Amino acid sequence: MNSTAKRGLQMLFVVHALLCAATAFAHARLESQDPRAGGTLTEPPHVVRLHFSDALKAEGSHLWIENSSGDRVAEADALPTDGILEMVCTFPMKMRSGRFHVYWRAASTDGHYTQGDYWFTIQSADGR
Ligand SMILES: [Cu+2]
Repeated sequence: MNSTAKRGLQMLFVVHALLCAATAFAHARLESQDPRAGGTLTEPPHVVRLHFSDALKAEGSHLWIENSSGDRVAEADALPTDGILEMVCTFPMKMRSGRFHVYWRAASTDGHYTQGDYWFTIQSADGR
């Protein structure tokens, strides 16, 4: 490869890095969640609610909840309107105790995807 081509390639890398840095903060980052990450509850939550930094696209935004055996116990899409900051999933009330893993995938309105997961624990007072 001659030096002009090499420099052209280097230039491309720099431009790419700059573009990525400029758009990074526009992705939908998870800002807060309820129940909180790593938290312990004494009774099942009514819903799991994820709040994002940026507007979500309904199509492609999704969350699901697994129990400690890895079985999917609930799931939900983002509300069927673009531009909403939250995803909400009804939690099955019969899940009285255990460790629950929340997985999410968010489509930002700018076309980028982010994803993540966290868990929380339910320890019912009735000991079940
Ligand atoms: Cu983005």
